[in-house]
Amino acid sequence: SESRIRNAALRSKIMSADQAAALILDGAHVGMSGFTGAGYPKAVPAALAARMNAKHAAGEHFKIGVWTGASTAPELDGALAKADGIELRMPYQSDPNCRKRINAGELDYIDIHLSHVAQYVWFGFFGKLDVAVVEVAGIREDGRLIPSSSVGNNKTWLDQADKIILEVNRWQNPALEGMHDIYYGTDLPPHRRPIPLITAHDRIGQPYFFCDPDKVIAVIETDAPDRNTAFSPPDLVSRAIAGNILDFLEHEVKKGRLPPELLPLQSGVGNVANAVMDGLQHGPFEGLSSFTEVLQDGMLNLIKSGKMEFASATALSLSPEAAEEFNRDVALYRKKVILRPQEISNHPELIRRLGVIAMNGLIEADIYGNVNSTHIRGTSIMNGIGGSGDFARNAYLSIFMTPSTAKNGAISCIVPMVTHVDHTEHDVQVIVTEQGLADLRGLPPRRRAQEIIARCAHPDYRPALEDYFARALRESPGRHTPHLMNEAFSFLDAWKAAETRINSARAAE
Ligand code: 0RQ
Repeated sequence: SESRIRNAALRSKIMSADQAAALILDGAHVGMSGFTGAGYPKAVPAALAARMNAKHAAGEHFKIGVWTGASTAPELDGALAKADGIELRMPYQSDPNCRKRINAGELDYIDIHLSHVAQYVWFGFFGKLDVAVVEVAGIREDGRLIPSSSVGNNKTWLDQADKIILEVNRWQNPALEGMHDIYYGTDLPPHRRPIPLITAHDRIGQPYFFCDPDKVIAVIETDAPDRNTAFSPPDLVSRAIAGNILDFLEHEVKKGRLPPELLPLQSGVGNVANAVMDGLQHGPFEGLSSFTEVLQDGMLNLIKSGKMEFASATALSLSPEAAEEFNRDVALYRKKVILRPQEISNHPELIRRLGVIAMNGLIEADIYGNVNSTHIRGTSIMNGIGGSGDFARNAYLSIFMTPSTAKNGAISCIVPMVTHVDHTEHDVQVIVTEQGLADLRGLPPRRRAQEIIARCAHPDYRPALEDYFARALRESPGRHTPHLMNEAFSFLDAWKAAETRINSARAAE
């Protein structure tokens, strides 16, 4: 294990996670590694949660700010939220315990575009970063760090924090060394220059993080796997959504609006996104590439089969089987995958230049194409906007996909007016459900509404939406985006009743 920590000065700072956690003080802003269950610290957060519980039991205040790359794992977000030890969380989470506290008003959460986080911290918008807790795959003799399975905001945390705690995880494959591309050319305005990345596979930085050894206050050795969520095989609805997207892409190639190998793909996380990748596996496209945040199983399969030539991301988020396969065939994947800091993987300049095809999930879309990706009924957070906004606004093609209904059909995901807006109508070009695909490019509002209702809404809800739209056409004071303002959210009550019925029927079973 000592071979993973090849720098003598840093080797002398090895200690236990409990000892390291004791160096984090009440009120600290802590930047932690971690992106969609990959590369998060495995030991310090649990030790910290135990310390918080002890302090709270003694009647003392102990809460910290937790800044990350994106979502982490139960051992981090879950443990700290359960201990009621988080004052403020940003920029993205998907943990049930964390979500519960946020929606109870007990934990402040700021939901930020993932590409914005690093620069907001450089600008000083969030105040000082006190401590970085970063997992790495190893430490080189010269003190530079070998990143692990995600890069996220680690470069920024290491640069900006006063103190650094490193977790060196020997579960991470040593062959990760060389896969990363850490770009150090970002400056503050007004001194910014173009980022010299022209294709998804360009290398513009170095494989390692710089790290000031004097700032390192602790080094912890761990040996624990990433969280690794398993995927269910695509269901019928996901397959239908994927099929509609593939037909559309083929049509765009025929029309000459996309090259035969398409353009670099971005795909969100989740089972629908994975089903699209699975569809591409059996589809006609060759020579694919991706410029995305997260590399999931589906994308790995595309690389293995030779359909995808190259993938750029900021994190590997693989099921246990795929992680095993990745570790086995790492020699192949090393040549085909680059992991970058999230301010680069999600950079608007690069997404626009490369002409990315963005595909993201949604909670509800309205008849004019505004999209809610984050809130249930306007007031409760689900996860967060993540990178969806970085990609949607700047993409060559911005696609949003969803089943047409949620909660066993009790809720329509197509609504008169979204209860929260993450992506405005201006950033949404295509909406897809298992029912069909609405191509909104070049359409004015009333035509968009007709397309979305006719092609995307579930037949159970289509008549009500048609009726709403028809009456809005007649009665709305303004005819540009016709609405019945007093009625736009009235669907919610009916759906709430239906959902309550379904839930109590289930509980009775
Ligand atoms: O909840 O599991 O409790 O039943 O929302 O919905 O259908 O499983 O879909 O996993 O693709 O998630 C938008 C949340 C979709 C996701 C969202 C309920 C539904 C279920 C999940 P249950 P599905 P997905 C790159 C891009 C923002 C971040 C992003 C997301 C749960 O895609 O977080 O795009 N996006 N990042 O039942 C009530 C509705 C609902 C609803 C769905 N209308 N009303 N509940 N649900 N629609 C990745 C990163 O940035 C890291």
